[in-house]
Amino acid sequence: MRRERACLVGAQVRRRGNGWALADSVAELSALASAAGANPVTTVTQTLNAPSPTYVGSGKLDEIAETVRDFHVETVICDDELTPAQQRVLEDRLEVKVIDRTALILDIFAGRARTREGKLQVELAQVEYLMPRLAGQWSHLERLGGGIGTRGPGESQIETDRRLMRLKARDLRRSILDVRDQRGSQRRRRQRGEVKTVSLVGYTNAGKSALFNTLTGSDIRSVDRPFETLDTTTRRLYLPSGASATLSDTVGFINKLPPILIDAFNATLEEAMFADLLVHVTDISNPLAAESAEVVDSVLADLGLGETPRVLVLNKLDLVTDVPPPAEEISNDGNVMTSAIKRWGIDELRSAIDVALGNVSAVDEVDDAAATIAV
Ligand SMILES: Nc1nc2c(ncn2[C@@H]2O[C@H](COP(=O)(O)OP(=O)(O)OP(=O)(O)O)[C@@H](O)[C@H]2O)c(=O)[nH]1
Ligand SMILES: [Mg+2]
Repeated sequence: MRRERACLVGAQVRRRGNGWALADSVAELSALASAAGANPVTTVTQTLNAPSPTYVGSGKLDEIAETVRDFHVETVICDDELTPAQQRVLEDRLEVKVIDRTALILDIFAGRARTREGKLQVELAQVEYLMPRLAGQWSHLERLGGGIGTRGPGESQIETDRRLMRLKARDLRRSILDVRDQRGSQRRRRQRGEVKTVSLVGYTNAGKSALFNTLTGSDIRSVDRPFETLDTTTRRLYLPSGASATLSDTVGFINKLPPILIDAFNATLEEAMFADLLVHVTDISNPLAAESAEVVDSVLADLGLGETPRVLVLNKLDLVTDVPPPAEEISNDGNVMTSAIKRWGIDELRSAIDVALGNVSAVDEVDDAAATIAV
């Protein structure tokens, strides 16, 4: 497949943002662009004093126009969600297709969705994204050559008018509700059996699916690229106390996660929303582990899950050390260090889940603590 030549553009308003350095955010954008099949050939960034109606300042825009010509750029990808007006102005000035981070992420999601629920949710997000951007846009986009940001199930809808899209969105919501009802009744059956539910959550690519496979003996796809998992899988998890729980693996989060996606993926995220315990998986080898964990915390808070009991897992330990640390260092304050690949810390994680679910009584814990002190 020929890869569209893309110019990445990042802008940050001084004293705003969430602690991510502009360069780190754009580096992540580059990985997203590659995952969507683009070829990021060059990058332009700018720190601004105030937001600009053209995303970057006017001088910077001239620089980008020049870069577009010099590098034979076909698509400009901005690191934030653009307003419809910003997008139009940029396309008029640059005379190439301009897409934003949201369109890029939607494009990746469109390529990854496999189940009916996943596909419906991506389509809903695309319709919601396109609706305000519709007026006069399609002929304009077509002139600029289609491709990334214009693909997926939403594509056939673009030429229809907004009224049709609103009807479409309503139908999609209904279909999602149907699928979700089925899932809800499965969940209620499980709850009647009083099986506790545990959900893996975390930044995309942290190793949630790899851990899920190691913990449940499953074989779901775990690949080194963003948003590999979109659909929720649930399996039984056996715990050292003899109790069992269900474990769910689900879609990962990312910095600047489009609200449209959180909205559309409500059904998929429900498994986490009803969980008794969240296992927050972070990639400890990632230099941005702390920033990524903060993003996850804030998305969870937005979902109303700020108070759900949580175990923090620092995964990919094998990438920062050659030998596993002693058992007492593996788990600490309810945090557990793991390597899903080398199976380090897996028993400790099961124990931590057991304790957090209240399967292991406080007395046992005190005994354990006493035993540790005695040693
Ligand atoms: N070295 C090492 N690699 C790991 C570990 N856990 C996961 N990986 C790798 O990291 C990549 C991402 O793992 P996934 O399990 O797909 O991550 P995920 O959190 O499910 O990601 P999404 O589904 O995309 O949100 C894969 O290439 C895994 O093989 C680990 O403990 N050590
Ligand atoms: Mg996954």
